Amino acid sequence: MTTLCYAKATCAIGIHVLMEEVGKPYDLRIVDFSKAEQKTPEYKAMNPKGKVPALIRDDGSVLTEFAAIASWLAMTNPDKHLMPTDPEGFARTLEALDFVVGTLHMLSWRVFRRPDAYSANPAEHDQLRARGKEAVLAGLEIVNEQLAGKDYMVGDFSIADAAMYYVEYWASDIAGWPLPANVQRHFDLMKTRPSVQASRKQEGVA
Ligand SMILES: N[C@@H](CCC(=O)N[C@@H](CS)C(=O)NCC(=O)O)C(=O)O
Repeated sequence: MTTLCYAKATCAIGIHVLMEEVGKPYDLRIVDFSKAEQKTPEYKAMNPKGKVPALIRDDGSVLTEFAAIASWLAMTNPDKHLMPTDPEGFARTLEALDFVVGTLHMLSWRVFRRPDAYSANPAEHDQLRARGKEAVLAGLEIVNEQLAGKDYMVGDFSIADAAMYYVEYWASDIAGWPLPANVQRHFDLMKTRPSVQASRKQEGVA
């Protein structure tokens, strides 16, 4: 059975949402970051990057990287319409997704939540956190403009929304930052989806 390698409060929750949208049976393999399980030789033998998400597929092959896993789930489940197939919709979805996984993710996780990845000097961590927060909030303002007059990031629900959800979860539920109005509206809409409710139950925030 397909297995999603998942850790609490990480970007893997976005893939969890997509697994629920797909609706096929799967296993969750919980990777405990507090025990650094992602860095064990056993985990790294499966995923040498030592990260989540990783998807172990039915044939045993492993797929990593949020964008790749999300695109693969969309393409192998066309009836779920998780990604537009017309060139413009396809490109706009990747554009929105990449801003989340390439920019907002790195700013929030590595700068705000993991300042030690940027400086070994603890005296600099508060400044890194403050700068990270500023940069994430500026990024959320960009998404806020993109969401003006729209329910979802690009037309209907897509893989870009599942990505945006995990950043909203970090910013709102974990960091407690106020979200810009359209982003808050998107976050609230996402929380009405059964897939997101399943994810929130798993996270213990249902
Ligand atoms: N580029 C990767 C990033 C994955 C990533 O950074 N995952 C974080 C959790 S949000 C992780 O596993 N961090 C573990 C660590 O750095 O030790 C992707 O898009 O999937």
